[in-house]
Amino acid sequence: MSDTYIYSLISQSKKIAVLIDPEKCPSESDLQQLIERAEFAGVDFFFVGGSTVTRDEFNHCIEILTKHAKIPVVIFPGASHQVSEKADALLYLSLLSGRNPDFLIGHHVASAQEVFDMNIEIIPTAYILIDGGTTTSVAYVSQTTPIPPGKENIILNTVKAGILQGKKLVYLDAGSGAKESIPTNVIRSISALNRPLIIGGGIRNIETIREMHEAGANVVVIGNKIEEDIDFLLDIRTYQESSI
Ligand code: 1GP
Repeated sequence: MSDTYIYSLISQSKKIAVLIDPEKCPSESDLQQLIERAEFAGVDFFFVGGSTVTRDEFNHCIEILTKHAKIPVVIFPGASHQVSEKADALLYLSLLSGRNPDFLIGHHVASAQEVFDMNIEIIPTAYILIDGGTTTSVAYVSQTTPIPPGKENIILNTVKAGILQGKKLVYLDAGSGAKESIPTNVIRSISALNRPLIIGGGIRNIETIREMHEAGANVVVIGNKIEEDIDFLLDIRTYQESSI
């Protein structure tokens, strides 16, 4: 596998990722069932990570996922202990919307020795929180203020600064459980910067996924909705089939 294989998959259009929060990781049999259904639905990636996950929860979840899943497993880390060579790739996040040095460089230094020696695809990612109408765990834990969605220029300039720093990927996140997902006008203006774009937070229906893909999101991430209603994967299958 090339060291840019997952990046090239993420760069394609109309991809869907299912986010698994290891804190709520189901039993091995339930997780196996989720994997089978996600594969049947044509889900493109599993993202794994969370803001308040312990090392044991993370390792346990990665272990089971990588044992059973054919879909690539991508780490979406909430902190420096959420790294593993068993996954296919690591989104190397810098929380550029915030001014907390721990999430700009601190966790990176803490895990650098381990990550440097790992045989895993590392993807430098500009991670940007946008206010989704509620205080999310990621905003609280990182002690940062998300950018208001109406401040398009600030969002744009934050992404541009990330690109200038060499980030290969942009992840705009309203945060897990957001009331409002990222507006399509924001997605459209960021996708014009020609960097692969991941969008997540508060996405709960197929129409929103479709609008986001059409606005230029390469990958749309769904977490809570599938935790609450696993049958949503059937709607995703219908959508994936229709967009081939
Ligand atoms: C959050 O993008 C993810 O980082 C997913 O959010 O759980 O609201 O789908 P939801």
